[in-house]
Amino acid sequence: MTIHRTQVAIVGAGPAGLLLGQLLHRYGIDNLIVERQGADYVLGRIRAGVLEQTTVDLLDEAGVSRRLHAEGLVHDGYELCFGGARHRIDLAALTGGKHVTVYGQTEVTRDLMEARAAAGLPTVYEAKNVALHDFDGTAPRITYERDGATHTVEADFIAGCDGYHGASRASVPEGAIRTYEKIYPFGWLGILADTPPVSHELIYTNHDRGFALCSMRSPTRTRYYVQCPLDDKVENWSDAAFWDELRRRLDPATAESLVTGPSIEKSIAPLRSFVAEPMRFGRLFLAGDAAHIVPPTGAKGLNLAASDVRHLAYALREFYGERSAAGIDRYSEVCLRRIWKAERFSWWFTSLMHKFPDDSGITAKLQRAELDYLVGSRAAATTMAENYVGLPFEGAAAAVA
Ligand code: RFL
Ligand code: PHB
Repeated sequence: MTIHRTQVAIVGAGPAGLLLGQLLHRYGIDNLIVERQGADYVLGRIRAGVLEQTTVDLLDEAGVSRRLHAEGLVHDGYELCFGGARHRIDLAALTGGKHVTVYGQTEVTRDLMEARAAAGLPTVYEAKNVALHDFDGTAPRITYERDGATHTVEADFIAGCDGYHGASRASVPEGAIRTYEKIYPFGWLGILADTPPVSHELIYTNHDRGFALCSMRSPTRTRYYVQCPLDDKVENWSDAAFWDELRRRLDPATAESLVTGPSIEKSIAPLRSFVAEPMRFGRLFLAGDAAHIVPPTGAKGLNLAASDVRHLAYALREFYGERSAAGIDRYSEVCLRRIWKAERFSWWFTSLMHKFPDDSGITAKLQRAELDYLVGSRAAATTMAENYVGLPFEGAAAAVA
């Protein structure tokens, strides 16, 4: 039994928890992270790939962006593929020069872990049975088990950054929280391969056989996804079957130039829209996937986690620096406004691009009309582009050109 005292106890060492810890450290605020898994397991999860400029800016501020700027790929546009042809969405031209950066979540996580280790900040990995206590008072605690003993962390605040299945949201009394959820009737089967990208930009495809996405991690590493049934299993998909299915969904020229190779990772992810309200319960704050999930089509999940963390880190800096609770009092409301906009965009883009199993035919026709409209109307394309690059933070609304 040990007792550790810190200012902010962070649950979860995913991108949200690690980034929060790094920012707080830079503001002189003491923190400790408790993570259920081992560091290698966390790094083995292949997830997001697209960073908004505001996320890159925050990683700059956290002092962890040297490799991101050296290796990240700046993308000024992406393509929509439907009816056998590709159409470019010129993000830069439609948003007054904005772009996104392709840099894997795994790499962001690795950079944050290295910075945390270099600064000598404490992270407890493989912490079992993490539990949160007394966050409705002024002396919250977390407890966990490790090496056969129970340990306690006493803190001023708890940041619940432990993802959708974590302990933080689950420890909030039922009557204090409201959740909104939509589960889509399909999943994404993704593979990672050391092959050159089929195109230098991402390709989002709407096809009669289902959605497909061509993405990448570097000039030599690719990430591809195909829509699959919700109950499908990775074991059902050999590499050859995956490449064949992907090829069928692409336009002929892209299919022709696709370079295939052995997969180095293959997984299926369900698609879900989910929001928990509010995001603050006394001295507990939820951030990232612990509070909300978006289907990955809009590439918003990691970016939303970063924007929550930005608000929370600034609010805690204000609390410790100026003895003002104004930021923490507004945290939930300010985050949720941006979250719901990203939820809307992700739901819209998902609905536009996927084959719906119960469609009598009308959904596909409506999708096609909307896709035609999108690539034919600058107004429609602008709406899509400004959401994709990331909406501005509150107070900067005028920045949207
Ligand atoms: P994470 O990454 O889930 O990390 C939570 C951490 O908490 C730990 N944990 C616990 N620790 C202690 N006690 C407990 N009881 C715990 N329970 C859990 C977990 O082990 C884990 O280490 O949440 P975080 O930090 O909020 O980060 C969110 C992002 O991971 C997520 O939103 C994105 O990956 C979503 N996402 C994408 N986001 C983007 O912005 N752009 C993209 O291109 C993008 N593509 C994607 C995605 C997610 C995907 N999947 C698999 C859901 C593509 C896919 C396929
Ligand atoms: C990815 O590269 O993993 C990725 C890219 C764009 C998305 C989702 C995932 O919309």
